[in-house]
Amino acid sequence: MSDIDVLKPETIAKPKIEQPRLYKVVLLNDDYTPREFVVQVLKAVFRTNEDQAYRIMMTAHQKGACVVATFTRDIAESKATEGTEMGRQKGYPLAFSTEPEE
Ligand code: NFA
Repeated sequence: MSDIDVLKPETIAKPKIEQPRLYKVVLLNDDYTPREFVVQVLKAVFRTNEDQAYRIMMTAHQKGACVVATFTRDIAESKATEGTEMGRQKGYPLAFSTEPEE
């Protein structure tokens, strides 16, 4: 192969940047976890402010579920586990699930 060949368009690799798939963390409603505790968990795990946490909690309360935020898979799963575990430690059935976007 001559030196000039490496400069031909078909020999130059296109940089293929794949964006990682994002996963939604979903807050699920239940009949037992106190509203104020849900707000505390949302602030602690997802770093929301009080107002954002209250709106997310009330949306889940009224509609059955609410998307909290999206993350790469590992972060989404660890945050869902952390939030669910905080409820478990208090004896509440609080639950977060994850699902891929799109
Ligand atoms: N439904 C719960 C209550 O009335 C509050 C709640 C909201 C629980 C969102 C879980 C998720 N105490």
